[in-house]
Amino acid sequence: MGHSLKILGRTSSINVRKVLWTCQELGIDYQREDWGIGYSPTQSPEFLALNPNAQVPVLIDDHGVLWESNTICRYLVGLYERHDLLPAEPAPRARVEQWMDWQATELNPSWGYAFHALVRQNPDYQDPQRIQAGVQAWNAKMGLLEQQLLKTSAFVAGSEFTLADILVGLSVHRWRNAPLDHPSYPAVEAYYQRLSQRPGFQAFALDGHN
Ligand SMILES: N[C@@H](CCC(=O)N[C@@H](CS)C(=O)NCC(=O)O)C(=O)O
Repeated sequence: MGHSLKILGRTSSINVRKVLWTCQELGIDYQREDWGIGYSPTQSPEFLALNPNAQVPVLIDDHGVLWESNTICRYLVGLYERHDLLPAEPAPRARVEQWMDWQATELNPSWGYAFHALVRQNPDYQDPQRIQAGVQAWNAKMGLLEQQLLKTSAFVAGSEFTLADILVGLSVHRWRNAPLDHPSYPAVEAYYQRLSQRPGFQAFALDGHN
């Protein structure tokens, strides 16, 4: 399918890397421009006209402009009809989307404070009690993931790799590399090793980003 694709966003952003890994799984070409912290500012009128949230990633293609990383990933796998990554049937699709939404609305907020404190070392996030509570909340969510992976013994939504593994896999990478006390989660560790075999994970997680 001839389709021109432009992705706006710095590769240090986990939400940009979701989209880049998805493109890699789809085997599609794209152009990327560096926008966001350290690069072209997302607060500029030019960028705000594309995404009023002033956030990366943004996708521009023949159909228009899209923002929200999970939506972009869903859109791309739909466009290329990759039902192995996101099934068309409602029930199996919902199992994948459940973990995608969990990543965005439950797991992602859990790490906010601790990540800014411990990894980004942001001086505005240095309250020890809040750091401790943040680490606890983050580890608790990862414990929930451990329980799921003990059931599937493979990937987050079942026995096969899906779009949810891109989002959750990058999140596991972030957690595993954060300087905090990690409870022993053998199923999460085995999952991490499983994902490490994939070229997309090697390119967009194991390249030094967190
Ligand atoms: N819900 C949004 C969140 C996007 C987001 O938080 N983007 C961050 C980077 S991970 C951002 O744009 N930060 C500001 C910047 O880099 O200028 C999505 O999933 O696309």
